[in-house]
Amino acid sequence: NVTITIDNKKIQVPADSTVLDAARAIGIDIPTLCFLKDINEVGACRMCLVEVEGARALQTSCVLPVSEGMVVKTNTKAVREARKATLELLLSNHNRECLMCARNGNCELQTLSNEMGIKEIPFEGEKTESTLDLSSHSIVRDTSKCIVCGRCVSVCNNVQQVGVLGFSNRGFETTVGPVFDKGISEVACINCGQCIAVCPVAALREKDAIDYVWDALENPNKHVVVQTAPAVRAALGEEFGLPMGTSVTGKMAASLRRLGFDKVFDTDFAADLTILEEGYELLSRLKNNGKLPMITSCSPGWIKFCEHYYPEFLDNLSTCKSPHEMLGALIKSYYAEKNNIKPEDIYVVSIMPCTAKKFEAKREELAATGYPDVDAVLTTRELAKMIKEARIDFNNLEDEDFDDVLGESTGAGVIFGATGGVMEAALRTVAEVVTGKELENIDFKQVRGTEGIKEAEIDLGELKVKVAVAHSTGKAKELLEKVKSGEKEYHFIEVMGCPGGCVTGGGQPYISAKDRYTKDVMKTRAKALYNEDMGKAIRKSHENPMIKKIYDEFLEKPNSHKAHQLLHTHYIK
Ligand code: HC1
Repeated sequence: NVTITIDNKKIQVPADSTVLDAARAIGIDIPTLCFLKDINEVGACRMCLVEVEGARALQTSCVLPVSEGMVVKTNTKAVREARKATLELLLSNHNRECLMCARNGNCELQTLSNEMGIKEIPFEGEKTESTLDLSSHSIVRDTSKCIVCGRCVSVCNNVQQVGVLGFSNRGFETTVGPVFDKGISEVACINCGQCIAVCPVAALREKDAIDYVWDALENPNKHVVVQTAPAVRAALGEEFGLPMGTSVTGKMAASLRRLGFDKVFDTDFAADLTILEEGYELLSRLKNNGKLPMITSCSPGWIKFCEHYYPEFLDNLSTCKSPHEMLGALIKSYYAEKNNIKPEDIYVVSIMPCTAKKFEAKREELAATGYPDVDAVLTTRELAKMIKEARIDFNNLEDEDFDDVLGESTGAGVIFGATGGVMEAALRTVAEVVTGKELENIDFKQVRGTEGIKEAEIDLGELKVKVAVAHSTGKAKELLEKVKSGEKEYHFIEVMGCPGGCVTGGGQPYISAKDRYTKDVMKTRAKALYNEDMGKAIRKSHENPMIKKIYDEFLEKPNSHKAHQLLHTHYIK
């Protein structure tokens, strides 16, 4: 430990702290913009300036290590003026149409301007030429709002190891984006939206589909069916001021009915179905010398990463479509037939924590009935906007259930939304199918938690299954390299494209850098899902009575010809 003094308060802090850490530890909140804990610690924006006794100039506290006897002042006239000048300069080159902005109300730049009492922009002048890139189905890039903080560049390069975002030009002309200012759809972007999640402003945002959904809801000739991903229920409440980790499943179903959807189904049902399809696929690969390790295929960011960067592993991917695509295909076949509705008259909306699902839904191969399996994808944030626009009093809604058959799910389906959840759900089923015995303990804690790569060996009697779980494409890369070199061998791997899995997907409610500093978002949201799992009467996918029903009535058995037609796909090299 070292002893330092901040604003006349003497404190002891760990020797590896920064001045920013030390100040925050005693409740002094130095403002930041480019700083993002563990991701972007570069001291570029100079918002966190402080005075240090004996230093000639003001210092950037987010990268300044503490030292014994240091005396720091965070609130002097010089500090306030320097921070303000920096902010004013940023604002002078910023598109300030805040009232019409997608981030109105949760923009970190807006908040800071308010907190710092900005009253005017004294350096009104030239603006950097800007680009509005609408080429991607998932991500909009609008450089008129970019403040060049570099958070997106760090997350894309270092965490996801995709590396399609970078800095171009110098000084005032600096911009952030793909090389040569190419469109996002023209480079090997995986659409994960982690750049959006860390952007403090609306320079990166999702491609909004709200108006298409309003139009469908208004159209008397459309039967509009909605489904909700596992992770949405663990975060939607944050948009309405509920504490992080509050599960809002019942209110979410109720709000969707108030919005006018004709049927409210649950992607969790299809998660259970995926476990049957994927579980039997794994067993068949194990028995028939099929390609191993088999790798999960529900995360479209990960799929695109594999297609671009590891095509040699495409045959390892499970052929299962992702659950919401499976459900879309079933809605337009099984449900359509049962209810005598033409598939072309059905409009399927998926509420997803994910921006890559928007791209996925547009893939031509995902149209089992000749019509897209899913017509529109809304992020959790977009759903919240619709609920607010409809002026629904979300927090006071009575809980409601999903609609029958395609809304029935087990605890195994719910945990899909957290890293390790798909693996655990699969093990619950595969273990019982292989051994023919009921598991004594269905909590596979070895694959839970937020460690980047998790491994386990599961004893299934004669069969010992080696499994691994990776979350973020950066960690997937690390794992695949080990498999490639022969250093590691597995039978089954779960990969989720986003760090933390879907609970912290690119379409989830924004968490400011300040909140990320103090809260364990992945863990807190995941806990909501594990609690929901614990509270379910049925916690294994193969015991879901509606899954049994759909095989009996329609699909025959897992991996049947019909199941393949509707629920499986192929990948593009
Ligand atoms: Fe996911 Fe999935 S778990 S991919 O993370 O397999 O997005 O939540 O919906 O489809 O079920 C996301 C979440 C989601 C699919 C399921």
